[in-house]
Amino acid sequence: MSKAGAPSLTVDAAGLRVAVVAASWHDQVMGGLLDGARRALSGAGVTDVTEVRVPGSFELPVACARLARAGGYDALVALGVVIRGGTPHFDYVCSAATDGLTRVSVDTGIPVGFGVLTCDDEQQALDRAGLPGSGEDKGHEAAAAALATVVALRQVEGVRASA
Ligand code: DLZ
Repeated sequence: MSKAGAPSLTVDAAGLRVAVVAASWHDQVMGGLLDGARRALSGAGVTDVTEVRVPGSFELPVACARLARAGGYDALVALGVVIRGGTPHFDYVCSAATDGLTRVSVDTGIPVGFGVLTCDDEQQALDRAGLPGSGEDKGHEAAAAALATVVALRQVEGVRASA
């Protein structure tokens, strides 16, 4: 996907409680994604942040589902790095993560920022990791999207409640 057309998402999200769930594969790229998510959260005024590490991207949906159902979180941010290898494994892990995180979000009503990179090679991942020299900052984007969704829904729900 092209980054052309990406919105600039800046919201005041002070007071929100957020969990960041991160897989553990591809350490350098994941470090960049985590730093980007942290920057987005602190820039929006979020101070109540829980970070959870899981083994791989396949485990992101179950961890997010448990946290969402435990209650208390306004938004979740899921971070993973999946790099294509020589077998169809890549497709299964990407589908499981994507479908699973979509289900968690829709079924629980808690926005889940999707920060899972699905790349053909490591260079593509580095280009999106928010590291010095990267063109994109997908950890930041995922966290900002989750916060913006919470704030947008609260505005609509607040308007309806007072109508
Ligand atoms: C097994 C595997 C492979 C080959 N590659 C990745 C990857 O690039 N990124 C990632 O996040 N996880 C990978 N995994 C691990 C799976 O996500 C999962 O942790 C294992 O299959 C155990 O359930």
